[in-house]
Amino acid sequence: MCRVKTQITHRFSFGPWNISEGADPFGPEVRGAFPHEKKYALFRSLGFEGIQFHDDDVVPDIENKSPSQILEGARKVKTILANEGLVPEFVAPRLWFAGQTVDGGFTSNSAADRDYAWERTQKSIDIAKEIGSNSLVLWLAREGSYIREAKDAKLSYERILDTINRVLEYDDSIEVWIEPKPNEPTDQAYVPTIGHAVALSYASQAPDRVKGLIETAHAQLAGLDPSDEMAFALAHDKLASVHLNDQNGLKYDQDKNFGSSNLRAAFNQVRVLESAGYGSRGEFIGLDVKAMRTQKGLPVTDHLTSSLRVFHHLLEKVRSYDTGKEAAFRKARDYEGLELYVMEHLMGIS
Ligand code: GLO
Ligand code: MG
Repeated sequence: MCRVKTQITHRFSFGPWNISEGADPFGPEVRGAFPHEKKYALFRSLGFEGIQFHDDDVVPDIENKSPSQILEGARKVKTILANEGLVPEFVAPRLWFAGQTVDGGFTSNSAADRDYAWERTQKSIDIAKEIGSNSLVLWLAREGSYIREAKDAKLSYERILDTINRVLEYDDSIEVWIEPKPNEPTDQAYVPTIGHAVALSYASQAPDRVKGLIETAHAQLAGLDPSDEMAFALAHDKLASVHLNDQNGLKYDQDKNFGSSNLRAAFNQVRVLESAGYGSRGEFIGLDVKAMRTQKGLPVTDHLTSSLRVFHHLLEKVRSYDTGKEAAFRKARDYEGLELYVMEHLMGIS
């Protein structure tokens, strides 16, 4: 029997927010704004086919537009995408910016604010459908609390599940991709890990349409190993996408270049994805990386191409990794030997 595995041709994506002006909580923009509409033309030349969207990346000034203006705006973007040869990976409602989401959207104590969040979610689904994406990402930014007594946590979890079910009912083919993150901007978020997301999936009305998007840095902020988080989702066939990046210890969400702080952990993420055949159904390798504030230029894109390059180098390392040796070390329970082999392989010694 032929056991030669067909190699997956990977597709890559990022979001327009990944080309940014360098503002942080302590200082303003340090680079000029690169016009949003000019970003589309960059993707293919940088090696990316997919584009990740927030609702208002597709339709700017969404708050002041009528439903028909929103759809018209979405149609314009669909034409641009077709002309540039780009695929819209997902649309995410930006539920952390407006005054109505100061205390969260779906879990806000205010019924009016919860209504706002639901309206914005419906708009995002409409936009996704209009531009040709079937995926709604829920990064539950402010669905959490700053102090535990501020919200009823059990009720909040019920409200999140209720929202997921409403999305599934609103459109009978849309998929919900939950992007867990344990903190920031809240002190504690309600869906901190992929385990929480998978539980919500199984509890939902259509588990086949509720999946997860795992970001490296978010798993690390939860004190977890990103490759194990990915493995968990893959074991349940619930890994819809990834946001590869990196994080140097437990601090603010850094969105560093893939592999830049934890090369071995990055290798293991690529190894887990590759051995599960991730990408064979067209799933994207998404990046969510932030340029250093110190970087000059307009537009600044080296953080994207560097991360892509590191991914490709690590893919080579995964493909040349001797799984026979690994099996022998496992059989002998010689993990000291296995670890040295891994380290030397990564350093180009074996
Ligand atoms: C922030 C998140 C954010 C999401 C994006 C898509 O920590 O990683 O960048 O990925 O809003 O939902
Ligand atoms: Mg992300």
